[in-house]
This record gives sequence, structure tokens and C-alpha cells, in this order.
Amino acid sequence: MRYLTAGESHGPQLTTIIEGLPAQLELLAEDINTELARRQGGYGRGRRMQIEKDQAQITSGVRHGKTTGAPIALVVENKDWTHWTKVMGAEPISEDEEKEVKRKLTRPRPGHADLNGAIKYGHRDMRNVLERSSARETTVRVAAGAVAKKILKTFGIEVAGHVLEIGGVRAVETDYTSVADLKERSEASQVRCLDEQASEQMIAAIDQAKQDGDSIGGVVEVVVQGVPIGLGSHVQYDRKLDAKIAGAVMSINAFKGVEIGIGFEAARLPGSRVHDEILWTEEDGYTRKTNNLGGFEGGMTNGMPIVVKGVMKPIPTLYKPLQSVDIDTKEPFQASIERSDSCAVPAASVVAEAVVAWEVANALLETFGSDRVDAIAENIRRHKEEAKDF
Ligand code: EPS
Repeated sequence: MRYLTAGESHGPQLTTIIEGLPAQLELLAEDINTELARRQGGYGRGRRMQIEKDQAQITSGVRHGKTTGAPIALVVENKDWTHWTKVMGAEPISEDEEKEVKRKLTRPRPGHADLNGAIKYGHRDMRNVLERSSARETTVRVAAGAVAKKILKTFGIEVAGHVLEIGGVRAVETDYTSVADLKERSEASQVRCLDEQASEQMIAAIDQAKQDGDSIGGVVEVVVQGVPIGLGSHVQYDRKLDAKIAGAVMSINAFKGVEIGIGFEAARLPGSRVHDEILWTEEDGYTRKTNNLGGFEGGMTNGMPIVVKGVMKPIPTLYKPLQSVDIDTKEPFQASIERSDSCAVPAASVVAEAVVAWEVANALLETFGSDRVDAIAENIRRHKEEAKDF
């Protein structure tokens, strides 16, 4: 399977095309819209989210609620487009019109793609960079992820995400009894955090950042439960599923780090306290006593839940000005902006779920793939039976 996204933050719409989905998968726009609404929420979002009401339109590949095997195209409209038709239109505009719309951007924001993208592509108007580098693009990644989640759910695999840290406030109470419990409790928190006390403190930290004209980042975690043993492979570097997942999480806008399982903590512990001891029971087959390695050994899943953390830096669009240089005048200036989110970590946890779900679903289809859902189900059933008594 593969997917691509297209679309600008203030353009008419965002699009994704998904290729390689099996036929006979039940898929409704509602499955996607639920995920889009989750991404739009979370405490700390700015005014843009009051304008948008993200809804996916399925424009190909699904008929009467089921996939046909043809590429799926999903489209999400930008409601804000109505305010940007001139600035973002595909038709040429005259110099006078350009002056009139006065939206040429020559002042790069520190921490954003603006300057590097402008130099790379030769854009004197950095809007050509920021419109595409904007996290608005994650809308359709969540749409593609919703399709991946649907595949996983069909085969008994559940994905959930939550927030562990925002602006230096860390969740202490992070235990959950099941993925269902994790989902329910994170959904109930405005910052998608299981720890109620920490949630309050995170909200206060976001309020403070907003008041200061600043932004704050954090840490999110994604858990995938019910994964068969042996997704990914040890035989080639580019087939290791943990590496693909790490790459996918790092590709989310503003993410600066990824950990699998206990991650960097493994550097501080002896091997005897890191590696997960192997158990076998008639009922469950092979399991591990602990899950420090986050469901991976040798780049392959070991049947334990996949556990991935990602670090999001504070959003670089600040009300508090940081020093930069105007690319036309070369004069220093203090950047200031009109509109931003002070914290998008809760939303980013939904994006992280989506990109992880995509990689796992893709690996699942690689290993058990077929053109039809019923044949894949049979392949997985047989594999699980064999693995249990292996
Ligand atoms: C973003 C800036 C803001 C955010 C946007 C990401 O948008 P605007 O420039 O329109 O105020 O709201 O996020 C989204 C639109 C979204 O859907 O998540 C940026 O510069 O990255």
C-alpha cells in the first residue's frame, strides 16, 4: 500500500490517494470523519479550528460501503479557502493585484521550513513554502490513517494514543488496563492525558503559554494491540518495521524524536533489566514477561503491544517575536504573527496514531496480503495458530 497527500493550508482542499487496499473492506466516510474530528480537538488549538469542520469525501474506490480494490481518493475541503481565493488561486495574478492582496511573505519564522524551502525552491514569496509545510496537511494523513485503522480493526488490531507530557508537565498516572480503557480515558481528557491531575496542570501550562504569546511542546505515545508475531523483517535494513514506524513518527510536523518501548532509558540499564523474558502458555502461546522493547525484536513484531513515543517541539509560529532577517531588505526584524495554536500536542497524538496505524497495516498486508479481505483473514488465522504451538 502507498499513499500520497496534496493540498495547501489555505488552498481549496486537501487530497490523499491510497493505492493497494484490498477489496471488500467495509469503509464509510463516518469512519474517517470521526478521526478527523478527534484531530481538530484538544486544548490549545487556535482560531483556525473554529473555521474548519473537517469532513472527508470519498471520491473513488468505495462502492456501497465497501472497497473495490481500486485506488481510494479522499478529499477534505478547507473552509478558510473562501478568504484566500485571490492569494492562493491557481490562476496568474497581475503585479497590481499582488500588491493589493499584500500577502507576500519575506520574513522567515525561526523553526519553520520558510527559509530553507525558499532557498531550495527559489521562492521570493515564502508563502509557497509555508502553505505546504503547515500542519494542516496532517488532516489527510489522519484520513489515510483512519483507513489503515479500519484494516487493522477488521483483523482484531486496535490503535490508541495519549499524551504523556506537555510543556514540562509529566503524567504520573499512565497505567491502563486495556486499549479500550486507554481510549476511553484519553478521550475524556481535554489534553488526551490519562492523569487527571496532570491534565489540569497541562491546561494551566497551555493557558500560561498563550498569555505569554509563547508555545509549548510535549510527548505523545501510541499503543497498538493484537499485532501478529513477525511483521517487518530482520533480513534487510529497510524492512525493519520499528525503523519505518520511527520514520513515520519523525515525519509529523514539529516532531524531533522517537522512542520504541523504554527507548533512551535502555542506555541507562543493564541488559538483564532491559530484555523481556519469554513465556509460553497453552492459551496465549509465546508472550513476554515485560514489554520494555515496545513489541519489537530484530525489527519484527513479537506479539506484544507496539509502544512508540514521539517528541513534539513547541510550534514555531509565535506571538512572542523572535529575531529573524527579511530576505528582501536583509534587515533584522522581530517576527510577529496573526494566528497560531499555542499547543497542538493533543492533536499530534491523533496524527501519531494515524501514521503508526498506516505502517502497521502496510506491514500486515505485506506479510499476509491478498487482494481480498477474506483471504487475508484466513492467512492471519493460520499464522496465529501455527505461531502459538510453534
Ligand atoms: C499552522 C498554523 C495554523 C494552524 C494550522 C497549522 O493555521 P493558520 O495559519 O490558518 O492559522 O491552525 O493547523 C491547521 C490548520 C490544522 O488543521 O491542524 C502552521 O503554520 O503549521
